[in-house]
Amino acid sequence: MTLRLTTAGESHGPGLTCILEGMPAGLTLDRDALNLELRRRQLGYGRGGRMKIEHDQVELTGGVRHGRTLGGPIAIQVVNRDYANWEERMNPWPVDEELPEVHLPRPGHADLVGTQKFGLTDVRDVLERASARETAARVAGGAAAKAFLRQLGATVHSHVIQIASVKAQRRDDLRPEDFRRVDESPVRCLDPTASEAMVDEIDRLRKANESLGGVFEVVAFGLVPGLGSHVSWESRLDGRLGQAILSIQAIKAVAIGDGIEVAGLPGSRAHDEIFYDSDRGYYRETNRAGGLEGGMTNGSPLVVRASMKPLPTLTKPLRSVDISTHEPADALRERTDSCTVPAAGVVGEAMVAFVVADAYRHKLGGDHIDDVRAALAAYEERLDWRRD
Ligand code: EPS
Repeated sequence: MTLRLTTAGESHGPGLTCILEGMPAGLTLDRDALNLELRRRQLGYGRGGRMKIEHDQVELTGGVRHGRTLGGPIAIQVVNRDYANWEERMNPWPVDEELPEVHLPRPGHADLVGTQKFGLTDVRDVLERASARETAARVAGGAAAKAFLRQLGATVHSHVIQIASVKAQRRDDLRPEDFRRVDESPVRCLDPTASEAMVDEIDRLRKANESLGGVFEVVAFGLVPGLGSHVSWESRLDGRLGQAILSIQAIKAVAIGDGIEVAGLPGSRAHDEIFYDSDRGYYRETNRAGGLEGGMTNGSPLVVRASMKPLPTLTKPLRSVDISTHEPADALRERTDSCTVPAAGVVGEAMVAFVVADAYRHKLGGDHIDDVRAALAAYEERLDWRRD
């Protein structure tokens, strides 16, 4: 059984759709829990005016009856409230009025190459789909994946560990309960001192017409050992996570655990020694591997870090070229966010939840959630695996 997530929709079009296919029947979906994930994605210091317009909410239009999945594709819709202001420009049907095209591609965005590849003359035909607004649909699907994982005793969290040059204090001892109040920080950072410095940095750079990137970390707890597989490149979980995380708009690098740091360490300090105790079973005292060995979960928390580049829409635009005249011109200047790393962390949670849920579907199969739970219990018993 494979889990598939597809999205459709443009940033200022009528709305976004997520189709999630491959979920078992009998899984309870809670409307408030799904909407909470969408609200979390809208958070974060450094967002622009658009987030004052949108109040993202899910609308289920397939695959669920009376709050329970039926086993068919689940269709989730999120309305774009801003469409009311774009009805002419983004109408799916022809409109009477002649509308001006956008001809000024932004460096770092899909704008130029998208128009070249698809044979388009209006940059808007590219940027509307390339926009990170699309991640609202992914988060809606990821929320359903999280509901599935909760049934299997797993949770997925995130926090921001760097914005521009400001870094949070490193934490290697995180537990699920440490994330309870992370959304109370305006930048979703667990280190209060760094959190304040990050806010100041956003203010300082925003005043200088800059945008800011950063790093977020996703941590998943309670994953059974053996998700993913060493036997083929496609089923290695690190590879699947890398693809999913790098597909998030503006993410340029991904690391599993200390994947970047260990390159510079001697082997004796790069791995996690194995211990056994009759109460705990196998365990490690460190987690440099970020919970993955040989492309499989090893029972330690799964740790994925992602680096985001500064957003390419700048209030003081970079140099570009007008694609209708080929004359030099400043890039498109649009309303934008100055920093979306806190929101990107929530999107990262959704993508990790999706990849891990897919790995559970492969491993355990099952048409009803009770089948999945029974298969997991049997597997855990065979492993003699105990949750911390
Ligand atoms: C985005 C530009 C901004 C963001 C948008 C992504 O939108 P607008 O052009 O309407 O001001 O707010 O993100 C969202 C709408 C969202 O929900 O995350 C872009 O160019 O990628």
